[in-house]
Amino acid sequence: MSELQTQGTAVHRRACHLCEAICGLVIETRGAEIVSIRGDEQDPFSRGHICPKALGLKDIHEDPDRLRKPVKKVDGQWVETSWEDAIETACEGLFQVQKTHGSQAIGVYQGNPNVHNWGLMTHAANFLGLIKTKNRFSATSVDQLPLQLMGYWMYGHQLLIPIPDIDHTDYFLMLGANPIASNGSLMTVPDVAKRIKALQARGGKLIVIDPRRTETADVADHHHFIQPGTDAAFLFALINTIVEAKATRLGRLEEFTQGLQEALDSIAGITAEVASKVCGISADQIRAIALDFARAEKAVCYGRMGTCTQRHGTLCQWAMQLLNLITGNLDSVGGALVTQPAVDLLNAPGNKPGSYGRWASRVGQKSEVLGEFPSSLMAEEILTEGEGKIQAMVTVAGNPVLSTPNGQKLDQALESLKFMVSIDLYINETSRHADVILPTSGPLEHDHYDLIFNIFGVRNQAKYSAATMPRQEGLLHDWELFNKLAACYSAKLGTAPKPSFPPQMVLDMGLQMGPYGAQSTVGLSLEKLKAHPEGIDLGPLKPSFPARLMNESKIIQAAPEVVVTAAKAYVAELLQAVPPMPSPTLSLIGRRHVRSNNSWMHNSLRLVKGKNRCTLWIHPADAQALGLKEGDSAQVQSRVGRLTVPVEVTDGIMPGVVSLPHGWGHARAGVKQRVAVEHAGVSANDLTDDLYVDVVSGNAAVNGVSVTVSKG
Ligand SMILES: Nc1nc2c(c(=O)[nH]1)N[C@H]1C(S)=C(S)[C@@H](COP(=O)(O)OP(=O)(O)OC[C@H]3O[C@@H](n4cnc5c(=O)[nH]c(N)nc54)[C@H](O)[C@@H]3O)O[C@H]1N2
Ligand SMILES: Nc1nc2c(c(=O)[nH]1)N[C@H]1C(S)=C(S)[C@@H](COP(=O)(O)OP(=O)(O)OC[C@H]3O[C@@H](n4cnc5c(=O)[nH]c(N)nc54)[C@H](O)[C@@H]3O)O[C@H]1N2
Ligand code: SF4
Ligand SMILES: [Mo]
Repeated sequence: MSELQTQGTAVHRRACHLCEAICGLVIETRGAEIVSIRGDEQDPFSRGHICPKALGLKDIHEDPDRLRKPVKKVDGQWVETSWEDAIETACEGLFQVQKTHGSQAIGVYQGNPNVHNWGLMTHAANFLGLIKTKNRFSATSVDQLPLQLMGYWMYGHQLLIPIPDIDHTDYFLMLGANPIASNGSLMTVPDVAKRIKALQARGGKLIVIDPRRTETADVADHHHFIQPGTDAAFLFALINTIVEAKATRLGRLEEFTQGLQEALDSIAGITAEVASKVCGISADQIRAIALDFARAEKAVCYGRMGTCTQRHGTLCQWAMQLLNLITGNLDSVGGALVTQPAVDLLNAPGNKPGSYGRWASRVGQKSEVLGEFPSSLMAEEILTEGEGKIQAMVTVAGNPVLSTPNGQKLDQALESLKFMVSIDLYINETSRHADVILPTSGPLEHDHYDLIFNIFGVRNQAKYSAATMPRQEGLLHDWELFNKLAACYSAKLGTAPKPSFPPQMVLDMGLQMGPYGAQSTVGLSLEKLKAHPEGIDLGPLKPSFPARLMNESKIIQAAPEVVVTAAKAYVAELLQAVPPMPSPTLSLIGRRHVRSNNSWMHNSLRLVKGKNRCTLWIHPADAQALGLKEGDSAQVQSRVGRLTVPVEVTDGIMPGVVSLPHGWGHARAGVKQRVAVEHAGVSANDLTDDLYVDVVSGNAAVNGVSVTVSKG
């Protein structure tokens, strides 16, 4: 298990799996004790970077509140039970619902850690695939769904997403992302602060567009406030300015791009003046940004959560691709490039390039997207009577009560289910509704290879992490649990479970067959990775289009039909727009903090202690108008809910906008996490609205929600 053993202490190297940055860690242990966790200077990718959450790994490992045995509810009380009984109970409960009401009566939600835990990546489908339900939901549709759709529609695969080449660009235009706090998203970039400094040291510029002056805005060359939900208008104006100035240069992309004129025609008329009226950035500034972008030798436009989880998320992602494309920065060094990961999931057997509209949801007739339905639909599919109603749920490593819009409604919906199974480390706001909870081994107790986030790295790299700590007695790894569930459920269905291979074997095969594998001079294999626990650098991103395009035509599709239709509708709306009146409502957005991780890890005292971070940020002018002072309680109300929260008055937020972090609100009855309950906070998703979604994809628009605020 360890590489170095000295006087009872052992030193282990591993990748942190908690966020997308996959930082290299050096963990020192003595027996069963974790002595220290620090950044690995020898990791060629993260170069010693870590954040405070890495120490939270020790807390998760030792947490007395973490489940270490399966539990089931008996007369409303949790009782520990054997694995055999727990698996049988889970499968029998689901099977009865499937037998009586059909397979659509079972819903599945897969949360964010599914993509951070390779055992779940490789094995969850063995079991979940047996439940032949279309009612699949995941964190994707409260997150990056529009970006994946763009990969699918424009380049032929939902994972073929161009990544900003931060190490070589001269002009980085960043919208709705805060990598200094989030450590990067769909841009796996460990030490991002260092890379931004290097960009500036070589004369480059970082421009941040965000309704909040974020930690990233603080280190940027320029920051512009933008009215939430209006980035598409701003981006259309940038594109139109560049076209009008005849400053486009497609270069070699011209030969294999289709539909560009149609795309440009669909957004015509959105000038800097038109956009300025809605987005709040002056027309002169919009024009200056457009021309600076077009004239920079190497420029890249990138946008994350703020531009995905809003009303026009898909239009934003599309416009950013177009902007990079028309300025010659797509598939270009210093622009946006796709990766060449060591395990090429995009070409793996059985992978799914994408889909849209193959079927519709039962209640609202909403479109299927990438094999799922948007998570905003989950509650109504459970609550609305009729054939095909969801009667049972399986949640895997997720906490949708705190993470998806209108959490209160989902909370009620889950309580009304006939049966529910949760696979989770904790009894949290979601799993408390389950009939049986199946816990799995903690993060340090199993090995790891990042199958997903290496696809989004700012460099190509590979790293295998052996287990750091022995598995705690009686626990199964996620992949083992899924195999057992698959065996049990198959038996009930009267089918044979599919053959399954351990993750290590799948990885070794993937590495050897991959682009740096047996056929290449690098000769990557699991054995080779094991010999380099600090990780192996596989070089910078390189231009690879059209060869790497994954659609049949090998042509970039600049004008996906659904998107062009939506663009035209938005353009018509913008051209008609009367100048905004002073609005009686404020616009609610989210916020991430480096010491917090979505809806969990709040049971780590070292991460949550200190100043309360679950506060409502409000601009001094709005605070004054509402009679609110720093530290006052405010009542915040939206269409779906109301809550009370302390305010922080700061000019770090745009006038007319308020910000509340998500993932808090642990005071709900029955949550078994003592520290988290004590530092409960409130849930932003008790305010976000399940009907407020991205027009094209149905992605949750958790940013830009209309709220009223009053002293309370
Ligand atoms: N308002 C608002 N809402 C948001 C967001 C926002 O910005 N604003 N962000 C959205 C985003 S981007 C995301 S990704 C979602 C995330 O929301 P979710 O999908 O709900 O994911 P998490 O909050 O990370 O919940 C993680 C759960 O998985 C469990 N877990 C952790 N590791 C493991 C493991 O290895 N195995 C198992 N079995 N369980 C594990 C934890 O105990 C925890 O209960 O929230 C979304 N919701
Ligand atoms: N510390 C920490 N790190 C994390 C996470 C965490 O919870 N904590 N979560 C991880 C996950 S799951 C994800 S998906 C990533 C997210 O990574 P990021 O997207 O980099 O992080 P966010 O803080 O959500 O940044 C979104 C920004 O969008 C802004 N914004 C809101 N609405 C709008 C809008 O309409 N337009 C524009 N231009 N901006 C807007 C917000 O003010 C915010 O600064 O972070 C990951 N890393
Ligand atoms: S930045 Fe992310 S990957 Fe790096 S140590 Fe922090 S949580 Fe772990
Ligand atoms: Mo996310």
